[in-house]
Amino acid sequence: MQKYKTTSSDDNDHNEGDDPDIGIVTKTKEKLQKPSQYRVLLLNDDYTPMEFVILVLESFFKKNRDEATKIMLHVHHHGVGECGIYNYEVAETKVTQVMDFARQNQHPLQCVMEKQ
Ligand code: TYC
Repeated sequence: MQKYKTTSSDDNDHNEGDDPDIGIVTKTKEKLQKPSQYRVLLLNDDYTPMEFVILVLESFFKKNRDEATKIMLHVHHHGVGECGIYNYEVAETKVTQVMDFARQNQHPLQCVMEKQ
């Protein structure tokens, strides 16, 4: 086994011989984790106007009118529907923007995020 001079401290430096600077070089494989993805969901209620939900989907989720109408009607009929999938920071920002906008306009619309 070849010995190498090393200065790093994370090489399991079990020294051999007298020279404290000579150790065995070991490679540590670091697995890179993909950032988790989060679904942003709209919940149905009986009071928020359909037109307001369409406006939310156009304004905050970049949907065109047809896509927005389809998602809004899905939520209206099934109780919950997906607006988009984002990393944690973006998903949290969207939820906050929608909840603030709904509250400013005195609608009970609820927007939540869930880890995929
Ligand atoms: N159910 C509402 C109504 O009949 C419309 C609505 C759709 C509300 C989707 C919220 O996320 C929602 N006016």
